[in-house]
Amino acid sequence: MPRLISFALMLTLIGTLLAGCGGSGITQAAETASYKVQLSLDGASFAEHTATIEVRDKSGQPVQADQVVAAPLMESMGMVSPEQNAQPLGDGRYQVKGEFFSMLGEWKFDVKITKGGQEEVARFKVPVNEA
Ligand SMILES: [Cu+2]
Repeated sequence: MPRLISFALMLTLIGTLLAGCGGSGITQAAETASYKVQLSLDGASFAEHTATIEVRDKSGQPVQADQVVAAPLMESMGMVSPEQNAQPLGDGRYQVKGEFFSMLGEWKFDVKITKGGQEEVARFKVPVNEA
């Protein structure tokens, strides 16, 4: 577990370095009942961003889902952004581009994973600090 944490920290650091002046990238991990999910955003502003989602099972194997959907929302205001399908990149990775955020503040970023008719949702918290 400590190894996993340092790996996540390293990814966050790399993401921040790569993002440079374009706003800082975000990498977060979350778990659902069946999956370990990692979300990497190349920024959290009003601009178009790329979300890369990695889905693994609890033993660390890549998951080939039937559908992976990105659903950003600002829960406190009942605001939702359009849901978007992520495209599979292979090896349990999925990617989607969009203008996910339209307001400053605390957003949630739900990743809905469907496989074999079962949906599980991983929820991430994304602070949007710049327009
Ligand atoms: Cu709002």
